Amino acid sequence: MAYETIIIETRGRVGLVQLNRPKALNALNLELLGELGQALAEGQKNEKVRCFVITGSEKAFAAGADIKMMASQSFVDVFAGDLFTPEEDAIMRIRKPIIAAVSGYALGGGCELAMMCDFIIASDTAKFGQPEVNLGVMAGMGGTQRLTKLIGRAKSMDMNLTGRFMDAEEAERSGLVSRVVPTKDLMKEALSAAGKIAEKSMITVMAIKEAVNRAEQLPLTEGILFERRVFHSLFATEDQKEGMDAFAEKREAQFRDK
Ligand code: DAK
Repeated sequence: MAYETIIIETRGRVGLVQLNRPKALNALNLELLGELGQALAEGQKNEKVRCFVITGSEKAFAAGADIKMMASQSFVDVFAGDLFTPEEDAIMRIRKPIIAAVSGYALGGGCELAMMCDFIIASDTAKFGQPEVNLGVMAGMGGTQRLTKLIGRAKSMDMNLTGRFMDAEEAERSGLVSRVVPTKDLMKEALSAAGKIAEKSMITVMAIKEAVNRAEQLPLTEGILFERRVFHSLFATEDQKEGMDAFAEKREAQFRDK
């Protein structure tokens, strides 16, 4: 299917999605988020795609939701139309891992989109921020919630209330991103991480994603129980036998997602 606002490509077993509204620094409008959700859903169904990487341009991952699209909308428009809810839900329904490869600006909805991914690899030029306060609004896709869980209350309040940008080094120190690399290495690093994930059993990988995401929702004892039960259930898979046999036989495991 042809897309207008994203470019999709399969690199080996990785689905690569590049946000592509360069003139607007990849500002997120309904079309872009709709296309992104659709591309991810197609990749979810495609057995050849085992992990996703979402990226933008060198200058901007995404500079936020499209301010020009939102400017004239009323409360009734955004509330009754439930702005961005179906689009966010579509991304959060994806069960295969998604890595955000962020260079340049990841602001507002752009920062929130990166946080919807399973982890973020940033270039040393990355800048994260929730500057909605400067527009007389506030974050609306996780900037007060996911960001607070990721970097804690003090830094989240600072970011959301002042609208300041956080550079890559501070973002890594704060737990927002998992790795920082030079810009020229960003895609190599992200694709290599995705390629490593793609070699694993997809059943195991999807179970791990579910379990880690439960950590944000459940009290510790419930989360630990969920983790233990899913761990137990993986012993019903052929891939558990293969993984452990391969270790004992000192060879690479050949997982079959069964
Ligand atoms: N929307 C629309 N256009 C944007 C944009 C944006 N967010 N960001 C940049 N652009 C456009 C600029 O208008 C400009 O277009 P032209 O004037 O050339 O036509 C072009 O991209 C290049 O931008 P600049 O000329 O400004 O480039 P600079 O290098 O000088 O500055 C910048 C880069 C990133 C610092 C600056 O562009 C900037 O401050 N951008 C806005 C950042 C921002 O405020 N982001 C937050 C947006 S509000 C919701 C959920 C979520 C949200 C809302 C609702 N619901 C669930 C209801 C999210 C809201 C937001 O994200």
